Amino acid sequence: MGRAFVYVILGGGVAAGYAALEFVKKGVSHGELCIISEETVAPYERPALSKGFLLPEAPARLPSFHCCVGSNEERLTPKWYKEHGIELILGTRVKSVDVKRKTLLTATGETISYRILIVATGARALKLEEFGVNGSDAENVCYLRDLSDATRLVTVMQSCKGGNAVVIGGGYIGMECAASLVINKINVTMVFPEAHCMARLFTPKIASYYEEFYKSKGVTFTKGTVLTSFDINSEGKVIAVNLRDGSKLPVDMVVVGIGIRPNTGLFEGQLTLEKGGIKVNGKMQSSNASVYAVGDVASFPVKIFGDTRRLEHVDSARKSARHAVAAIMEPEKSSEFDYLPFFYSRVFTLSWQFYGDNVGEVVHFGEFSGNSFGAYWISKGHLVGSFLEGGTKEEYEAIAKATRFRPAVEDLGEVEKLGLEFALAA
Ligand code: FAD
Ligand code: NAD
Ligand code: ISD
Repeated sequence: MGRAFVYVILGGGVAAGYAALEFVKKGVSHGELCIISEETVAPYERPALSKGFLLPEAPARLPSFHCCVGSNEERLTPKWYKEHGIELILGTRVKSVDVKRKTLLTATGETISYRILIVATGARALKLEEFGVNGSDAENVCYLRDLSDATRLVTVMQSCKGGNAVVIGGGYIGMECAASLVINKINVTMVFPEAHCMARLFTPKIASYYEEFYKSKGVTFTKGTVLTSFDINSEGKVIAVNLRDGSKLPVDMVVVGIGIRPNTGLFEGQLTLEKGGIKVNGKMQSSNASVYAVGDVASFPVKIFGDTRRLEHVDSARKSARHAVAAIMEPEKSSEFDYLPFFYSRVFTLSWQFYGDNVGEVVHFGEFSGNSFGAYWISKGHLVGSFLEGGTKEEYEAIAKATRFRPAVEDLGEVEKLGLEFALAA
């Protein structure tokens, strides 16, 4: 017989940390809750890994960025979990789950049973091998998903000062790591297949602003092509990157950020999946009433847009986790999750926020030659999405509020003229 808990959180990332805090706020009793995580440290704010953790001077290190400092709340150190009677089962991979029997089997052979399970397994980084390129295990090829990846990235970066890095991928990891590499005095070339960076979100005009800024910091862009192979020396180090366009880039290190795959494998054939994630209702409850899913692994109803989405961002992980726990602990009080998608990034001295959906027609506003500008997305006559670079706290709050309110828009030219005033007045 193994251990038994009332509540088990499977996964020890951002969502797990915020769920634990919510459990305590809602009065969970000592011994009722455990968190099982493959990682060897208590839940932490993953966004720090591509920003503060990579700084050459005074880098962020644990315990400073344990959850929930990212929301200006209590910092949950291992001592905090102990004091609140929450069992942290770290360095432990769950290798199978039986949702009918309500049991989990760990890689160490222990069976753990639960009454309610919260799945917070997040996602894994896609490997180059999944795109037909070998070499992910080379000494100087880095991915970035967890603390051990970040620690390795720092070591590789420190051995490459003044050298050349190729960053594969023009998404969040690519953009944030490229900036961090430059700050560490490494020459960066970014390689990605799209026509511009952050293709999932940015318009060409927005992307052009960031690309020009990166170029001013010495970054080179090689767009519209992909990596086909590495040249690897006898010591197992990549010395050059070969691209489909025929070019060869000599390198000292490579960083790969080519997307993620949600960790749903334990539940295939047991729970309903949708859009790559575990399908949940407005209480974050899956097709099995005893199993909830939160964070990157959950596909949940986005009420404001009337569809189901799986989001890969920290705000959604934090809020979906809190919502699930509230629904579990106070079912009579709990309403349907009503989430406004929110994404952000910080690179160099730049900082942007986006709320809502990037569909429909786009109106850009502000000074693209200066340091504050933005865009609105208008669909079916209503504002559905807002982007702002270089805003103040009040301005970001205004675009969030306006997007949530979804005001009618009749004249796109008028919105363009009003710019930020449009959101401030909505
Ligand atoms: P995770 O935080 O990934 O946690 C999943 C946990 O589950 C991990 O601890 C993992 O080890 C564990 N696990 C998985 N499978 C098992 C298993 N079988 N057994 C045991 N444990 C298991 N988002 C933003 O909005 N803004 C940002 O600036 C930002 N920066 C980021 C920077 C980096 C480097 C990364 C990687 C992501 C960033 N994100 C950012 C995304 C954000 O961090 C994620 O959306 C968030 O971490 C998702 O939380 P989660 O708890 O669902 O998953
Ligand atoms: P992403 O989806 O943001 O970007 C993936 C990028 O990979 C694409 O933009 C594309 O340029 C590139 N790509 C795809 N296939 C390729 C190929 N064969 N060769 C070369 N490039 C290819 O994913 P990511 O940047 O890897 O980020 C991973 C996860 O981390 C995401 O969930 C992201 O949301 C999260 N994250 C978020 C933030 C933030 O919100 N600020 C920061 C860091 C990471
Ligand atoms: O860079 C970040 C970020 O965006 C977070 O949420 O780090 C975390 C915490 O702020 C860490 O302090």
